[in-house]
Amino acid sequence: MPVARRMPPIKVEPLNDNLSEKLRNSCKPGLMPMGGVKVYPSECVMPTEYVPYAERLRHFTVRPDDVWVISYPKCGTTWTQEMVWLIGNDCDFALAKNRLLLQRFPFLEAVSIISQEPEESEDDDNVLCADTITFADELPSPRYIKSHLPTRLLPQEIWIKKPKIIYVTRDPKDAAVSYYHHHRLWNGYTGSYETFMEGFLEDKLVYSPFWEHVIEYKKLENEPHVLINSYEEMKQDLPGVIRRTAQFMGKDLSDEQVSELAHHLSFKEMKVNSAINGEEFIKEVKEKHEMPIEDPELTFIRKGEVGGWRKEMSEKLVEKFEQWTEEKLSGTDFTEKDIIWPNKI
Ligand code: PPS
Repeated sequence: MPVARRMPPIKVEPLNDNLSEKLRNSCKPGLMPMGGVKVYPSECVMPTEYVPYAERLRHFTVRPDDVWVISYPKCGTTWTQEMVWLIGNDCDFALAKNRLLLQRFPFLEAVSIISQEPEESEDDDNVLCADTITFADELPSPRYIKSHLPTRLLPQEIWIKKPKIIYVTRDPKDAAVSYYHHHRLWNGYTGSYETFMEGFLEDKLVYSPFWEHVIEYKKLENEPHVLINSYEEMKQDLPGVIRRTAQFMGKDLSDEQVSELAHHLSFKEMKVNSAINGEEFIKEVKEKHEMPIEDPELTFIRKGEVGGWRKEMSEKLVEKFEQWTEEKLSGTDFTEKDIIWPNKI
């Protein structure tokens, strides 16, 4: 990865194509914005709201003892964050349940992807509405930080200070379905499912392109400070992923701790864990924006399945995803199977 002085300055180009416009017009104002610009280097799509924060993010001060969890959205970030935080904090389940994950493990660039100005608030629960960059900057060490930024838009010091990075990825078909429901909630997306999927495949959604995001991190897999996990492996063998992650973090967990942690991280437990599931915030959003309160898909910890796309995608759409994956991965050193099912456990 290039060091700071070699990084070219950030440039942005407006996304003026019809599909991006259609996606933007299908969302409710006052919620999360859709893609508005393509950012270079990286070609990552971000909302226009990101632009004033881009350089601040790149110059964020990194500490060697930070622990970062990074992903393309909907790939198991929250699941990984809770696992990593508990491994790093000697399985302090009581503290984990008493303090919002957002506070323990802030989402660095959140302030740059929401439409409202950050609020000055004494209310520590309100991290999502605060200036999350300042919030993360002021946290005592060791910090736990979440980001969805691609390698080239991360704070440049990350490649010099080399804190631990745990990247998590997922079958893009499941990530896309999850991202669709996420948009219905957080962006108030009322457009069609087909248009959304076209947006995913045409790299028009915030943090896209998907495969380039994954490949750039995958290339760093041999760096000792980078660990790559997959959602599918976590579903298949959570204790195995916990052990591997603990070893990477230099932590020794007893068999009992591993099994307690696997229980705490189970879908059933996470779904009802109010420190994680965002239930208060979601209730407010639904009420304010007149969304159906009881819609089971409008939740954060939603289905938690591998292969859920089978029920939500037509054969034709699956074919499109397969062809898209083949094109994106051709000429790289990776296959989809290597990435999603690396079989390292
Ligand atoms: S975000 O918004 O990008 O941070 O979302 P992210 O946390 O990456 O992904 C959300 C999806 O992860 C699922 N999830 C889980 N699956 C299995 N077990 C557990 N414990 C778990 N916790 C979260 C969550 O349900 C979302 O996936 P979908 O497919 O929508 O259910």
